[in-house]
Amino acid sequence: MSGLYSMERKNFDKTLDLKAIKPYGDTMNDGKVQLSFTLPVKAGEEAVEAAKQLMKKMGLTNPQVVYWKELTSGFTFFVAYGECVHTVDYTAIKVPKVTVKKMSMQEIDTFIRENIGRKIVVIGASTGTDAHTVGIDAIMNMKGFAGHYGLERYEMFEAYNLGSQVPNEEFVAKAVELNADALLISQTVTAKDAHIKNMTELVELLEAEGIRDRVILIAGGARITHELAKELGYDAGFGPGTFAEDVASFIAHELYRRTKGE
Ligand code: B12
Repeated sequence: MSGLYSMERKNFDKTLDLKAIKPYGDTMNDGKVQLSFTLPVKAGEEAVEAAKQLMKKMGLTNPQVVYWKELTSGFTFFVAYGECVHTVDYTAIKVPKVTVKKMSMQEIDTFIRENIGRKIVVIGASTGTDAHTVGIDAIMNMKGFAGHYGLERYEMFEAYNLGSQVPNEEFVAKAVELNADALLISQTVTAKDAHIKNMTELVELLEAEGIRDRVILIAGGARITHELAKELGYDAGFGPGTFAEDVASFIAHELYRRTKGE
């Protein structure tokens, strides 16, 4: 048995071709994918067959539904596996991202003290109708997130967290009142492109107020990318896995670049 096992192991595909990568399940290039989805039909053999047919249309061979359950009358949820036939050329991928050197909290405070010479005023909020606060709190709150202190903990930041569901008009008024250097907005709800409308409205209000160029405008959230933020007229965008150091490093360098004209 062990002999057969080791023989089989030797025959496994071990080829890594970065020009044609596919999902890795148990072995290289097996293409194994797990997915879950809901179909608007009652549970049963027909529903399972429909799920399998759909998976084949998604480019998954050997589809297997391993779990299904009617969530509510007429809606069935599936957990399924399949093997992806498609590949991606990893070597051709270019993702726009913030490229600033990341510093620690202490290094950032020192950098600001030595190069800016005053505290940086930052205001943040989850704007529009968005009620999600955990993301902006992770970046701003004193206690921070996953062992990374938030901006309120930094000596050289004066940080104001306005909370959630802050209307853009109120946010801009606060930016003017506090003469803010950087504005941090968090957007979580992306259904019906709510974030795009809200982010665009904020840029328009800042332009109407004549302060767009005076502030560093940053957006963040689970579905925010640097590319999207730039497209919408922001200076930077940060997604999942961001810590205060990422955004603080960006703000410090960007303000230095603007004030020293570099
Ligand atoms: C907790 C939660 C809630 C809580 C929020 C409580 C609170 N005080 O925040 C409550 C129950 C109130 C809630 C309500 C709703 N929610 Co909700 N919620 C979630 C949940 C479970 C977790 C979100 C979260 O806290 N993530 C943890 C934080 C740390 O991650 P993060 O936000 O991505 O933040 C990180 C980065 O993105 C980045 N970041 C975030 N913001 C910023 C800002 C800046 C400036 C920077 C630099 C970085 C940055 O840094 C952070 C740390 O790394 C998600 C599902 C999920 N598992 O993600 C759904 C989810 C976000 N909610 C969802 C929905 C639909 C809603 C409701 C509309 C539901 C409803 N029908 O009523 C309402 C929204 C109401 C409203 N008006 O906004 C959907 C959003 C779908 C979409 N894409 O639009 C999700 C994805 C659930 C789902 N799968 O459907 N929700």
